[in-house]
Amino acid sequence: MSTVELAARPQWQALQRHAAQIGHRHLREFFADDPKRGERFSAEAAGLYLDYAKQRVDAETIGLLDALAQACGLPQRIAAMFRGDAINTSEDRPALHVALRAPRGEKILVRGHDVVPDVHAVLDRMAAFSEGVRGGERRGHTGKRLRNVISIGIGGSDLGPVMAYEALRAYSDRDMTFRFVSNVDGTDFSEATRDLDAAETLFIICSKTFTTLETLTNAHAARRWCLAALGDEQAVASHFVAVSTNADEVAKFGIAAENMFGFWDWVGGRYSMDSAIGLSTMLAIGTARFEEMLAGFHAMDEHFRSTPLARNLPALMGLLAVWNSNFLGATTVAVLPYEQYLKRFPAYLQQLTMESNGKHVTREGAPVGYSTGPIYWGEPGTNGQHSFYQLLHQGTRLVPCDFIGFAQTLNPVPVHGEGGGDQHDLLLANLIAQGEALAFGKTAAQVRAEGVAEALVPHRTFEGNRPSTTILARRLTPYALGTLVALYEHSVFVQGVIWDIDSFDQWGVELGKQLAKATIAELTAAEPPALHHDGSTNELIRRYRALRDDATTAATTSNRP
Ligand code: G6Q
Repeated sequence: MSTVELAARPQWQALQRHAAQIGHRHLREFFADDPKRGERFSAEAAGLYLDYAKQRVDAETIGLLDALAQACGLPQRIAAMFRGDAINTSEDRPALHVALRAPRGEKILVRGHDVVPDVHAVLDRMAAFSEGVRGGERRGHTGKRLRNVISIGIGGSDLGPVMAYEALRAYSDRDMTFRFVSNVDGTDFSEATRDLDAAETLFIICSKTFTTLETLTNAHAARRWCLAALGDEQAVASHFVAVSTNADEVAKFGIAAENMFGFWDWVGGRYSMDSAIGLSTMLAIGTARFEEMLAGFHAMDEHFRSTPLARNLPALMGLLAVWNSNFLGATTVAVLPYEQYLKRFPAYLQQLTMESNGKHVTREGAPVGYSTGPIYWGEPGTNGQHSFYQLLHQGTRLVPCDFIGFAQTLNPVPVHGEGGGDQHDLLLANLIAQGEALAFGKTAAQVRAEGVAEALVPHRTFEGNRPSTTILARRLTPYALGTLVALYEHSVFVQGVIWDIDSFDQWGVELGKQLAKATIAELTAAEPPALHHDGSTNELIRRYRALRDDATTAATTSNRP
């Protein structure tokens, strides 16, 4: 299907006409028309309640989106993904993250080979290793217990593990320290290691390719740091493990096969937090809880695979994202978890969504004639309320919001004095009130009725009609985290199917990996090299070299000339 065909589809055009009719209708009217709207425009699965009643849609919108999804072959594409077809067309491979959480005994064939036993063989090795470290049987080179875990990786080999560790910190072994090093900026490595005892530190080198510049550079720094303290090459075997698909490069680095945990080319980096890339998560929370997380992922997979689109959470979320971007003109989505433990969730989602759907051509390579992946961003509530929410409420842009909250806190803190209750009630009151305020706003008449001076009325008026979705669950558990991540993974896929793009490649990331390699030689050459870039790039290279080598600035911590 080409671009022209998507825009030419009768279902797409029907949505355009529909948007022209209802696009400017106010949420106040939608709610006034239908007292049962809250129940009608909500769905529930695997412990997640999805309220999309505050989206600017009516029953006809959902019907038309469903029709578009059918016309784009969404049910068939879902089946193809679960079957292990090579749906990542530009790299000619399956995108089979669902196999990572398939229970033992299920059968998923990739090129005729059942991958489920392979997945469980790796999980079993991870479990044996993790329990060995956590239980103190597997120790460091000097016999000390391994209390510190540093996971080195970047992008998909980092953002998921960091997010999961932060999200599940309440379940982690508090006698252990977990840190993550991703940036090639030496500060990242130095700050992560400065107060640690190498004899108690385990490094996990996470890299699918084991050729990524940042990760390999940091891995070598870790090796030197470890050997400088322990003084024996043999220490590498007790202090380094690798997670990769590239056994040859892992061996070249000096990590033996028994200390390598594998995964497969059909696992995309940003879809890998539940593969061996999640070894740090398992070390932190233990095998049983890691399995609970996988069960959560799997529950959402099954829901996605088997539920009609109109009640299917990932399908609804994906189709609403298409509606907001392509028919209401929104260019971003704010992700607002009212849960401190999810503080890295927006950063994780940025990669998942934008690396997947930031594409400009269809699967066949034709330019798209419509906007694709919106910009995802966000911060935990309530903090954001004291900063960027101003723009959400009164700015000129339409920013659909995803609110995420849990009914039970993992850290009850009673509120002192009047009203009582728990701080968690305050947190959730804010979440609920924000969605309401965004939707309904405050009219000039309401502002006047409060006795506000006429000159201030425009400033204090809120037009409302700003759409949001709220995801509510009982409690943040490993299982709930699995359901939430799978919800977004599949919602991204749904969007990609409608836009007819390959959500599983990342050629833009590959470009970055090549560019720096060419420039580094010019920065490190002993003599100033002949430069053949554009005038700006040439000058930046010259300036960098001059400033770096300027002894007067190097000698002072001040940035003054
Ligand atoms: C993810 C991307 C990218 C990748 C990193 C690290 O989907 O492909 O973010 O994860 O570039 O790659 P390696 O795991 O190969 O080091």
